[in-house]
Amino acid sequence: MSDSTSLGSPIDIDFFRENGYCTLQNVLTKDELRYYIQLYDEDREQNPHMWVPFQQGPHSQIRNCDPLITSPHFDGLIRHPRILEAIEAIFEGEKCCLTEACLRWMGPTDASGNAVEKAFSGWHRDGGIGAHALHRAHRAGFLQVMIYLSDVDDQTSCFSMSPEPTDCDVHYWDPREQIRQRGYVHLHGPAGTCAIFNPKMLHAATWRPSTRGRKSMQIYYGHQEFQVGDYGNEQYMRAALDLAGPFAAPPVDASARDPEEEQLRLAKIDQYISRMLTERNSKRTMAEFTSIPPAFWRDHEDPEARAFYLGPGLNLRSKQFARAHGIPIEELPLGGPPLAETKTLPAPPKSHLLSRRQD
Ligand SMILES: O=C(O)CCC(=O)C(=O)O
Repeated sequence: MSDSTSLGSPIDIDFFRENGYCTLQNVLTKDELRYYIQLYDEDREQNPHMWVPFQQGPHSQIRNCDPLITSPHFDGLIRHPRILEAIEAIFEGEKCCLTEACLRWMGPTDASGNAVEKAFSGWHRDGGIGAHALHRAHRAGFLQVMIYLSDVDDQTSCFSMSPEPTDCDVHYWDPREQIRQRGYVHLHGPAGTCAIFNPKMLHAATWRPSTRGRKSMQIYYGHQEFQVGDYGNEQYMRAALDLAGPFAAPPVDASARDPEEEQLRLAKIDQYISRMLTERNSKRTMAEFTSIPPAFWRDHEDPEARAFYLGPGLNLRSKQFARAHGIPIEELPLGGPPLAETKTLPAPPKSHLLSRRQD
């Protein structure tokens, strides 16, 4: 592991404040990098059933969001001391937890073999538009770390961001306008390059025709102590939804709009916001992609590791897997979405089984 005392802080917090992202310095040693590239390669080779297509805009990747199941040693990268140091510097000392971890592969071309780069098509903000956690340090309810495990340059697909100061008052919710006003950066760098960013800022996977693919690991972190509002701010969501997305206002003056249609549109915005702020807040976990096995949240010998993986409560996926593997609901820790409330059909009708027996 890197000796963080002699390497200085991995993060330039002023740069982060001004841009909403920054690259992390001196995270992986050469040996660590070699190790995690090998772990990634072996995972992809040995577990093709876990690597599934993931569509983002017009771009597709394949990814394995269960690295803790297929290659549990990725724990070392997820909880790398230099990365946790950076996260908790942005969280101003508050403890973080895992919310999602994915291994991703962007192949050289799309399925048809054609180049598919399009200027704005893949730009998005994770966690819903307006998902700024205004009450948090740097407005970060969540953070994402992007780690390249292969060299990335202008001849490969890459990760791209449109910078935005973490405390800015002016927001361009229309992606095109944000890009026009604040531009964008492509993250290029050798294998081992790490960037940290607030996933509510505008970002994209930029796909380029290339003979080389891109290997990456993307890890999302949240706060161990969840707070209502970590998913976003109502006023921002309302302004954002009015401008862009499926409920955007028609491009005519408010007085010229059909009052009934306008009422319907505003009701849909209300419903969306209520879903984001009520249902998702009661879930507390950001995503349902990554299962966290009991080996981490229950049986890990280090209480800090257990707290990190448990976070404010397990996601539904982890609970469902735990139950399927013999851990009763009452033994599951509190917090997170309620498992007992998931809807299931009753057992199939018995006659089915009887009629086969008579054959
Ligand atoms: O893989 C990439 O470059 C983009 C990732 C992304 O957009 C996301 O994780 O939301």
